[in-house]
Amino acid sequence: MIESTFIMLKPDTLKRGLAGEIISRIERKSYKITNAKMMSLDEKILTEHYSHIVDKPFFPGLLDYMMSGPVLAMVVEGENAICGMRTIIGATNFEDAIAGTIRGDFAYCTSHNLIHGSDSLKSAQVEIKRFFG
Ligand code: IDP
Ligand code: MG
Repeated sequence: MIESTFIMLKPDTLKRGLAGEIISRIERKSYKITNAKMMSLDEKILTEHYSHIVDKPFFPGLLDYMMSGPVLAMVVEGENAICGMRTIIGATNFEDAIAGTIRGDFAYCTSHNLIHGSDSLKSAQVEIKRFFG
């Protein structure tokens, strides 16, 4: 099934100059970027986006990090793109992310793990609406 998923390149990706590398991996997988915009996120949208982890001890640090610079928000489309993007992104915890995945190749800590990808069809729909209206 052709799906659209919400992908976000986090501030460290842009600071480290890795946006091109990551976009290239998305394109090489034959997914299409159907929408994209640079955004500076505020506490309100981040608290919504990360509502499942607001009570975690690392949340204040995550907020600071996510507001430390712009992000590149994107809609990515392709066959099974929701699950497929999660596969090329790799595990959340940087120690668990295997080589060959984006996080496995580039992440050096769990909060600064370069990229967000929706984890289900419902999340993809909600997140695309949240960031693109
Ligand atoms: P995901 O991005 O792989 O879907 P989630 O569990 O939804 O992972 O967590 C959202 C984001 O919160 C992660 O991508 C990461 O930036 C941050 N995060 C998750 N767990 C930790 C942690 O244990 N320490 C620091 N940051 C974390
Ligand atoms: Mg998640």
